[in-house]
Amino acid sequence: MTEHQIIERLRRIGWRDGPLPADGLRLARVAAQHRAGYELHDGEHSFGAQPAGHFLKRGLDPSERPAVGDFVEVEPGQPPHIVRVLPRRTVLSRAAAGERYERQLIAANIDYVLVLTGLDGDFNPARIERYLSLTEDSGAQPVVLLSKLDASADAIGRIDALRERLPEGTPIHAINGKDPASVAVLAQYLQPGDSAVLVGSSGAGKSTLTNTLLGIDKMATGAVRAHDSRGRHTTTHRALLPLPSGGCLIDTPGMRELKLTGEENLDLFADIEELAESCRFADCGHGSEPGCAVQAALDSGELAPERWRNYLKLRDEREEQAATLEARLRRQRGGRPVERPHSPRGKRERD
Ligand SMILES: Nc1nc2c(ncn2[C@@H]2O[C@H](COP(=O)(O)OP(=O)(O)OP(=O)(O)O)[C@@H](O)[C@H]2O)c(=O)[nH]1
Ligand SMILES: [Mg+2]
Ligand SMILES: [Zn+2]
Repeated sequence: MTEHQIIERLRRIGWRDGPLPADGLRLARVAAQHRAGYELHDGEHSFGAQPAGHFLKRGLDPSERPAVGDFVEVEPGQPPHIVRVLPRRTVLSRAAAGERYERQLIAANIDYVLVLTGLDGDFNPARIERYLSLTEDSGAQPVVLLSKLDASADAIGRIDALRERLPEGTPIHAINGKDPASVAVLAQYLQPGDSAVLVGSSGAGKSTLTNTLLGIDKMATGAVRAHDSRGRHTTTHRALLPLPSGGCLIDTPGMRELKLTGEENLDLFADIEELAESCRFADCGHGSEPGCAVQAALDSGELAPERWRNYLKLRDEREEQAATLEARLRRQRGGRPVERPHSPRGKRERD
């Protein structure tokens, strides 16, 4: 096979450019990860592979192991072995649930994060903001997708409310995930060389949309509970799929918990942070302080109370996670944990 043919083939799995591996090694992309090993795709076929021994060493940062979406170098054999993970272009991750700070990789080398929410009982703007905050740290562009347009009584009202709430310029598309004509608008994110990951709660319709884009019912889908529109965690593994449009799509299981990593910017709430900067006191608690710009905006209706509450929640979570992350990094460097400087108690007037 000529180099041109190899590159044409690799483009089908989202390869952009870069040096090809040395003779004797193959380039492939991680399509799925199972208990028993990895499933890779080379643009033409999928095949099983095992990680080389150095990936299994104890104490290795889990984020250094191959993950779905990674481009990897493979040594042929029975079975083939992944010997190297190529540097990642972008990474979508979250913090693992639980006490210990750990980053969990959701997908690597993706261009778009498709945040999918149903327009039925699943609809929850605060959750969409949480997803959008997580994508800020990824390097990928977020796109908000609202499914079940065909099955919602108040679709227009919900879409309008969301447009009003999210920063201007955030792409939002309302779709019927079962209808190819309705999802055609997503072609702009799924061109050859593009990679997108679908995220959203169980039952939102990620696998349904994946099947429509694929043109075949490859992924299993499951009905949602009637009383609260929640799914039953039908998809259990992330799966990367080359699409007929030439792009690549990663379907994921619905996530129960979505903790921030501590490295988000919360650009989504830049207007609120700016507002808070104009309070009379530099350390205004935005309660009953005189000259509080936030209270004034809440009173005038310019700032919606739910959006303000969600901002506070995400901000506090980010701070807490950032502190845990910092402490962990310090421990890794072998230094003793240092107390965080506390802010002065008294109110300071701005100068
Ligand atoms: N009417 C309608 N039903 C949809 C749409 N999208 C998904 N559904 C239905 O919603 C249910 C859940 O869809 P799935 O595709 O299994 O949801 P999922 O997001 O993959 O869920 P998990 O795999 O559990 O995370 C199924 O019964 C789908 O038929 C849509 O746009 N319109
Ligand atoms: Mg699914
Ligand atoms: Zn204030």
